[in-house]
Amino acid sequence: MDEPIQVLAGTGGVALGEARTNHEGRKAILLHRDGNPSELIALAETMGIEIVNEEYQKGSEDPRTYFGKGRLQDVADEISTAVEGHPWNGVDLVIINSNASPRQLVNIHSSVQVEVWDRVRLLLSLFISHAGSVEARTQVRIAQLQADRTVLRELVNQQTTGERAGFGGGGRQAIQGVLTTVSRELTQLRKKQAKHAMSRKERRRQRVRGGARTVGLAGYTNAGKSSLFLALSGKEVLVEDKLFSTLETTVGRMELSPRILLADTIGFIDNLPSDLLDAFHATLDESLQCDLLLLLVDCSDEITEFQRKLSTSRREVLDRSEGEPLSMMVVLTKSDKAGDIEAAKEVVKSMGMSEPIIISSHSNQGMNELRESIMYSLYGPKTTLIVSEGEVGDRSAEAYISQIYDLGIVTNKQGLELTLWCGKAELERLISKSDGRISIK
Ligand SMILES: Nc1nc2c(ncn2[C@@H]2O[C@H](COP(=O)(O)OP(=O)(O)OP(=O)(O)O)[C@@H](O)[C@H]2O)c(=O)[nH]1
Ligand SMILES: [Mg+2]
Repeated sequence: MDEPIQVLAGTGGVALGEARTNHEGRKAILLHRDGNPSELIALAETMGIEIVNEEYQKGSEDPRTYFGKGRLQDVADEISTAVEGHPWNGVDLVIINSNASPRQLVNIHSSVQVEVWDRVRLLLSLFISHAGSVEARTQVRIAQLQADRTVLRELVNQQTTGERAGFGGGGRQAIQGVLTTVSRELTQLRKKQAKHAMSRKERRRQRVRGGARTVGLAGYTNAGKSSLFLALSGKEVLVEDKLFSTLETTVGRMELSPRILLADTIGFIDNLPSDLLDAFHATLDESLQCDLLLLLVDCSDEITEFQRKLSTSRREVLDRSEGEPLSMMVVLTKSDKAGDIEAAKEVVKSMGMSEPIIISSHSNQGMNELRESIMYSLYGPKTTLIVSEGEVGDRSAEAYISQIYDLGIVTNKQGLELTLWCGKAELERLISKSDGRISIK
């Protein structure tokens, strides 16, 4: 049983149970072909991993080993022979800038003999180290096991076809045994996740019944969602200059407008296999099934990056909202940082989306406009109501006024005249039950 576990540990750690959660200080070699590796490098840096060298090979990737066999062997030799003082000394990780096939992962690992991560495995490891709550950990573990299962199947496959020898007669059975354990754990975790999803759904139902409106925050990772959530709700959430600081949804009330709920959630990223994001769908749903969605994009990014992140986020939102008509507003964040805001606005326009709102959670720029736009989008124009004094012995005007405060968001009050944001249905109910004491100005 020892041997296969070692192999598996190198390609995901499934059999170890205890996944390593801290990768701070590790040294890695990056293998890349066409395509910009900078996002992958940023992800690795977020985890405190040092990329000591970037190895580039031109041309299309080898379906068996990603890099050509000879070149991969060179990398393997360099890793295994690096002596003290050599920059490669201490490298225990090879990162591939692609979503590799299980076959590639297993073969590369056989060659380099250190842990191998493709983009998916790197994200998984990042998620594992950032997952704080039971729910987030469950989601991440499901995603991890799903990914590990593909590697296990590949190992079985290679042994069946005779491509891989070395585990002896019991080797295949041992891996089959691990596969069974993995499947069993997956079933249990899915049940657990379904429970979490149910309780989220129930909480959402209760909020809707209580007349609350929900505003979801969505956008590429690091767009500034949690910062905006904090600025609007005053509720502390983790804000970090790291990718995927947030992995689960937090709901909070908008300051001064407790009937409006805000939902901060996990961000999007390019080329995330959809089954990986699916593991987070209950979490995402809570934010995406809302009355209004704010799509946040960092406008301090370089314009091509801006465009790429906006298209990815928009596509994810539309794909995941199950065709329901979604009321969506584009919000450009971090306006206090240098960036070409005009060019960013043009990009938004060219994608057929409405005029964005420009904000900075740090300098407060645009925040009032954003609050107003949220209200307008949820409630339509403000209404001014007049409460009349009744006859002696009638219910007091104050009683009606406090009822108005309960139902709407009052922005101005002058004597018996109140201006407020209020849902149409709530307004009609208020007026019809007031015996003619409340009327629209
Ligand atoms: N200059 C500036 N920086 C900002 C602003 N808003 C957020 N940031 C910074 O951007 C980084 C990411 O912010 P978060 O609010 O954590 O972003 P997020 O979208 O929640 O990120 P994830 O949860 O990791 O996907 C942090 O370093 C913030 O301080 C802003 O208005 N101006
Ligand atoms: Mg966040």
